[in-house]
Amino acid sequence: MSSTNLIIHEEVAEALFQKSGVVALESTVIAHGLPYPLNIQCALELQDIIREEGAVPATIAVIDGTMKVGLLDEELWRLADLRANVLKLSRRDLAYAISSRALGATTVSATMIIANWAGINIFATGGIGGVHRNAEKSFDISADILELSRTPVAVVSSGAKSILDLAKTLEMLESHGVPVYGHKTSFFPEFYCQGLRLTIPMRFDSSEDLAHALFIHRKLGLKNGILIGQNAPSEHALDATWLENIIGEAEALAEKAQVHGKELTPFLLKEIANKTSFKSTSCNIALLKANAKLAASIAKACALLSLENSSAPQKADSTTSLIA
Ligand code: PSU
Ligand code: MN
Repeated sequence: MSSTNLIIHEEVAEALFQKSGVVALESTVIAHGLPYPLNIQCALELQDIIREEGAVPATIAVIDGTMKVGLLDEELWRLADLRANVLKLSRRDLAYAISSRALGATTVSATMIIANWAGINIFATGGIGGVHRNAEKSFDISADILELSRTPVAVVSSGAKSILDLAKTLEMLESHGVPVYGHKTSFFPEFYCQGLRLTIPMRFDSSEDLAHALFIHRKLGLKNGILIGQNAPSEHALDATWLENIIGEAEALAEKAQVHGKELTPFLLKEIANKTSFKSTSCNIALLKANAKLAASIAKACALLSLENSSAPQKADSTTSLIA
């Protein structure tokens, strides 16, 4: 095993040192969430959007057993290649991926862990994983929720994926003490659909106000994550009733094909894409872009407040050895 297992890209290390605003991005959405070649186009565009806002993007993945914070374009291309056997990594899979020198895409949970180690406070994704429908039978509850309960990173999202039981997802976030903040909404965003059903009591209308709340949360010493949600851009949002039928069909197919565990979410997303003539894919990409933009503006606002991450390295060092 090499002694360096976390490499922070120079541009990211410099921005962390200068405290000028860094946004983490995950890689499961590239490898398992979107079809090729839209996945690589989207991955590159998300990085550009963050740079246009004046922050620095840090896409996170495990590349041949090394955790990387900030990827080279060729590494993004490897993750986007559907023929490559890219593992889907959450907290439980990290040590395995490193020890077997695997190529792995990080989910929300693993991305939060690595972002926190690197000293990054803000992370943009599409929609977190949560409590699956029928969880009372399958016990399928995403590791994302538990990670939010223990890792101090703010996740900018469009809520949780529409394929889930969103009411139960919200209940679980509440039980685990995870603040759910709405950006320009008082409802829990429903990923592909505009959220209009489940109220969330904490609404903010600017990045500055959100940054201030993150700052206070940290000052209070609360060491858990925060979920920030905004609705998908309205011109791309799908009709909830129409989508509900499609999700039902996709669920039935998954059941019939005995798809479980970490395969389930990618399977459902693919089925929904096919059944909506890829309208769900366009919506997914649009919301990812909007979330990257919001995350960058929150990261900039946090930088002005000097929001620090106590686990951040004390100096700009682009390689870190967690295991000697
Ligand atoms: N957001 C998207 N598409 C995705 C994901 C998020 O727009 O594919 C990924 C994230 O990596 C998240 C994962 O952590 O889906 C959830 O997977 P599961 O339900 O198996 O925990
Ligand atoms: Mn699951």
